Amino acid sequence: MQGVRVVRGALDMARQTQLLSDLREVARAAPFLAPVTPGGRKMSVRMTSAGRVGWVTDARGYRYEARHPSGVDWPPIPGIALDVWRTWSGVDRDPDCCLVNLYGEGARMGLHQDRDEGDFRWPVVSISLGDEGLFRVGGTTRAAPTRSVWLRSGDVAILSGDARLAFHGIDRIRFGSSGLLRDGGRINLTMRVVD
Ligand code: MD6
Ligand code: FE
Repeated sequence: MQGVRVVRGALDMARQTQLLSDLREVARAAPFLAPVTPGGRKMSVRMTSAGRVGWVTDARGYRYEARHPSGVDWPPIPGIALDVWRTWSGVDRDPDCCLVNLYGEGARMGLHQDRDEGDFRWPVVSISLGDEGLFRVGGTTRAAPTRSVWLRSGDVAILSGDARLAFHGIDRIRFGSSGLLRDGGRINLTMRVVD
């Protein structure tokens, strides 16, 4: 589909390692949460955010919040992630939020649209770190045909234009396929302009 772009190896190993260590600092300030959907389902990924606002989900719904549920501000978006946004987003405004998803063994993410933002003319840019994840992307209806691509550590994926509201998800990861995270697992960062 027009507007789905995958940039292979956008981050070299040195930058992947640095970004991972920056994310450990993010998680120290704003610990990973075990999110629950508004419908009451436990998600298999764990989540935190960096930036002016963070994306959260619980019984009250999907939304952006100015603080982590603990009451602390979300930490700043790591510089390497901002560099990726500035290089690949194609826009001249920085993101408000960097959502951090952590996949352990068996974690997945169901087909969804990213639609809690105010203006879908801004793209969403993602960075993958660690184990490979099978990214499925389709059209703007759930029933539209999909295609799948393995995202590897250092890859960047961009949803923009017609694809900004494309349904997408992670069917599975290849646990242990990368040595970046000592204990295995996958991290995906998604940066968005929120309002
Ligand atoms: C993931 N990615 O790769 C999930 N959303 O773990 C996303 O949900 C995503 O990769 C918007 C744009 C790019 C993405
Ligand atoms: Fe998404």
